[in-house]
Amino acid sequence: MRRDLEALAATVAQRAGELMKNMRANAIRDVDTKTSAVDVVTEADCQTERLIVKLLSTARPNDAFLGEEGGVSGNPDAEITWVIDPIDGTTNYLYGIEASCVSIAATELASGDGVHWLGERESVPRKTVAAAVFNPFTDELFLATAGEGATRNGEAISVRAPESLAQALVATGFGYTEQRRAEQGAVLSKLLPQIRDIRRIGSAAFDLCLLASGRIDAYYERGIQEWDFAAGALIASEAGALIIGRAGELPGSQLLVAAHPTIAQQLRDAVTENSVG
Ligand code: LIP
Repeated sequence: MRRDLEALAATVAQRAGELMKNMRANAIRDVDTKTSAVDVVTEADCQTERLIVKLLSTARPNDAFLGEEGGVSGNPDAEITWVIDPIDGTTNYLYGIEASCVSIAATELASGDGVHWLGERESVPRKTVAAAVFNPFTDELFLATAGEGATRNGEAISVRAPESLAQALVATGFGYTEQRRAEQGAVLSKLLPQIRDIRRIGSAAFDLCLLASGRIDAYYERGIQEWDFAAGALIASEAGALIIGRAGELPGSQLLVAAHPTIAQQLRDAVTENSVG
């Protein structure tokens, strides 16, 4: 069944990606904001999510859905909940930077193997069992099924092993509120001398897929939502990354660190020892 979920996610992500790409010229003329003046949402975000939910619910009417724009919908007793970010990297989408992705994750309540994570909205851990992240601007489709590896455009992918944290190219992101950004900037200023360099690409889903395909060495971020990371975290994990949170906590909205196992804990410790709260 899980391979079927991946295949469905792939088909829907590609349909949605083509829609958001084709809508861009008009969508960026009428932009709303959410949690702050720089947290933008476009009509393309909303229409793309509606298309994703329509296609998934037509194929699997007994499932549930959690989308960045539409919230919770579908069967409250569903075994599978689809966690959806219709455009991850909305600011990039607004500016025409080609790092915006459709992110679709088939998730279930966490049990047994796999990467268990905790979203901001739930007290019950979940895990992703199948995932698709599609960047229609670079035509890159990243897929994974739990326990069966990860691919980019049909080719198997794996994380690279950096010699050390000091040699690691690390991606991160920042929240939309002034206080959170000040905290994140303080953490980064102490981390930067300890690593090769930082990349702020602007899409957690794409960051995690770049990690999975060996184009960065690590990713961390605090304050991202489950729709930002649910798909990319499985893809990175299936490509060999270790996905962890603060010591003794599950990865998720509090903190998500993804890296080759040789540097993941060291990066997490470097980030948390400089963190506030
Ligand atoms: C984005 C994340 C990114 C984070 C941005 C933003 P959005 O998601 O993918 O990692 O740093 O602040 O939250 O808002 O473009 O869907």
